[in-house]
Amino acid sequence: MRKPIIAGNWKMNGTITEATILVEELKSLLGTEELPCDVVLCPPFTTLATVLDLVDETLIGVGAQNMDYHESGAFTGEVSPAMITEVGAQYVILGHSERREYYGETDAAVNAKIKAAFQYDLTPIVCVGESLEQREANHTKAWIEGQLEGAFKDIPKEEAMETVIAYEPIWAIGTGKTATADQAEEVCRDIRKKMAHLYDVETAEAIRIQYGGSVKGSNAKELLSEPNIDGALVGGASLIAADFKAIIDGT
Ligand code: G2H
Repeated sequence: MRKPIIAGNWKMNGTITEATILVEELKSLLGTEELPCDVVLCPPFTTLATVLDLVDETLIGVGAQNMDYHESGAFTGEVSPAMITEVGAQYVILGHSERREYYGETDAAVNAKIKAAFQYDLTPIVCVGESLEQREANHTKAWIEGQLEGAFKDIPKEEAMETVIAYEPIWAIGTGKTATADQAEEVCRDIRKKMAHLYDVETAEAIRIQYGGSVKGSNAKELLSEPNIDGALVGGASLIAADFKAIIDGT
């Protein structure tokens, strides 16, 4: 059985003050009971250390939203895998559609970042997803298969099994338009089939696949009840403690 994983992608939101209020509120809502799923918070780099301190002694995990794949050097504005590991984070989101669209992140870069993540003991959350035009042209399956081929090139089976894949249809991100549970399940099922083809059934069955795109407390349960949806990557709703808790409760 795959353990569900709910990750909050805060994007470029949250000063140290705001992050502290949000995490304290979430902690008090979650209480000290065992969590029903893996819970991960992905704040901006500037609040990683603060959030890690705040969740110390809880079961909440922490991840970065991006990283460079180089070890170190003249890459102004970038953050290395070692820096993220040393601060104490356990996860890193890679290839988010906003990174691909605004910062030109390619499948080859995502591939290099996955390799770097594993070198530094970080679990990658690898995002894939189609645009509205691609969906309307019936290109969703081929497009996502191409993204997976690029991202997982030369990644060994043991690492692929540990990777989390987030299916995020671009047309559903921050738009309030959620994919229906059927639409999301269909693509997540295709992703699993493709991973079985790239590796084998054992690998595909081990990989956790999240859905992302306007997930909120009110739609999480239906999406998460689909057999191939093992969690959610949550943007806007992860900034509201009660909504994020409701999504966690939906697993
Ligand atoms: C998709 C998602 C989080 P939102 O980007 O990765 O954001 O839930 O705001 O659509």
